[in-house]
Amino acid sequence: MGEDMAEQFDVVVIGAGFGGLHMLWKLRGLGESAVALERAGDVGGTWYWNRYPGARCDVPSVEYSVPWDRELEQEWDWSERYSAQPEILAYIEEVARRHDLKRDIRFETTVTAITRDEERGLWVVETDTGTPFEAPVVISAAGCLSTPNLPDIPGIEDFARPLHHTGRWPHDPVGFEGKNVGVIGTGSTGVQASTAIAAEAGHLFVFQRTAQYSLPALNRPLTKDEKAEAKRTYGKLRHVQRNSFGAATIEPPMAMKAFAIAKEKRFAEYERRWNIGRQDLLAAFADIGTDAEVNAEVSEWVRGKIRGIVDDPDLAEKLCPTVNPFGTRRIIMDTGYFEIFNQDNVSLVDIREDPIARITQTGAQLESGRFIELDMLVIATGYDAVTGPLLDMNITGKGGQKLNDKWAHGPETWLGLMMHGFPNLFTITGPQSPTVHANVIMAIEQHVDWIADCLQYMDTEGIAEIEPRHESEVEWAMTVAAIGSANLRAKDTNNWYLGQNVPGKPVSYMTYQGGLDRYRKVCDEVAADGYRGFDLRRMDAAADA
Ligand code: NA7
Repeated sequence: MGEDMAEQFDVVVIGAGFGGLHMLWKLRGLGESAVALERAGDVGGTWYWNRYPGARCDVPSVEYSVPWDRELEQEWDWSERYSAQPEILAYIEEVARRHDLKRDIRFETTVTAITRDEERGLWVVETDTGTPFEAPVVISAAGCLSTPNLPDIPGIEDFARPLHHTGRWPHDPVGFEGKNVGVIGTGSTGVQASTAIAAEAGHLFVFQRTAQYSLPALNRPLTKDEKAEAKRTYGKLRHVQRNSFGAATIEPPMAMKAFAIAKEKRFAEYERRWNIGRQDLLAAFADIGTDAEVNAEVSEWVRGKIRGIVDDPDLAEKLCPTVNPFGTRRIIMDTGYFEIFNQDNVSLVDIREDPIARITQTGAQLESGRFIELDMLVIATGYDAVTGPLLDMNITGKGGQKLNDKWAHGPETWLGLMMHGFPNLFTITGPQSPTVHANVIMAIEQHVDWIADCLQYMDTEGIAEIEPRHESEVEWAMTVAAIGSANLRAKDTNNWYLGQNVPGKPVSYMTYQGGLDRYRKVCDEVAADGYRGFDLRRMDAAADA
């Protein structure tokens, strides 16, 4: 690749979802020349790709909005308590339009390699368009849930009828009327898609490997008064978000341990929180996530709710989650999911009991010999989460070290922001940061601000390179593991937070589970301490090195 062909920038940003757009906007304010490279044909990230029917955010719409445009907070009207994908995508479009961000984004441009040129102190970013980009700094905003996980079911490539992964849903309308539709997967995505498809399909077959906990979202249109109140109190909301565990308005746990109060009071609290229509049940008592006996009680209480919704008792039992403790996986928020199993056109296929032996050209052959003919397959099997998008980009750091080799046993970072051996490469909501444990837009804000402050510090101090020390990564790994191991999640067997959902992926604590509020303090202290744990190399020293 001729160097003369390369386009030069101060910063290359990867991705044009909420993270990439915020970073671009911030860099403009700093006077840095920046370009964002985006695989998709337009802005939106997750919300560009996930166009499947029923796609909806599990964070209330008012809270799931950018905190850096105070005018837009006042101008934008969210129509529902929880927004559906088209509305969020329209919102992101509006964010990009009003800040004229698209002029700095190259769409349909997939990054194929990112390589450190140590001699010139630059990252060389190669893409499938042929044009390389060069910049001393690269910031990945590639997202946490953007690399689809395709199931390794024998014969799946033989299916001769329409097959769609929910994370790569077609732009043209997909009709289900009169069709036999199979949905594989019952996570947040499968639950949303199945609920929507059940309203239209001739027959829906939900292929369930593991029953999961799902709470009613109680979604509904927002009233005029609620919208006005939200606009009036945005300042307060942002304060709460920036100073809470998950950047959320979820009610804090009761002050005492669960078993310190009478059973009927505990159950009344579970009932009250179930009826809020958010994930508040998980936070009813602080020890739900750490005490197996308390957790077992709430898990059984939720199973009781499922039994109360599903008419057929045998079917209800199959839908009752028993494999995992409540809340160790992301709690699903649904809009009538368990209710669809009372419809004649919906069947549950329990593939833990009777696994899919193979997919044929026309349907699913189960091990028992039962054959289910399908006109369409919807694959809702999730993502190679958190590390997948970074490992997909063929990143090579100093001394020819591949990120894939460095992370062969799981991610190694300092603060979930940077890696030893990969100077000036920042990750937004990357591994070992709070990422998906907080409202991601607010987690993005904290990272964007920290990175922007760091870049400004480097400019002011004449620093060319920042790189964490190896011992910093060891310290952070211990912190992340100590917090992670206290949660019952550590006992889970197939959890995407731990990398267990992708065959062959190393199992590790991929996320920081200590809360965005606590994490923010740690990151701020490190910066205030002159970027403790990092090597900072001045212009001349970096050139000598
Ligand atoms: P998830 O939560 O990872 O769920 C994936 C689902 O797919 C889950 O039910 C899996 O069952 C199932 N799955 C995965 N592989 C297979 C195979 N090979 N065969 C059958 N079933 C399989 O992904 P989602 O897209 O629903 O949600 C991801 C996040 O996006 C979500 O948490 C929100 O934050 C938004 P398993 O439980 O592994 O047995």
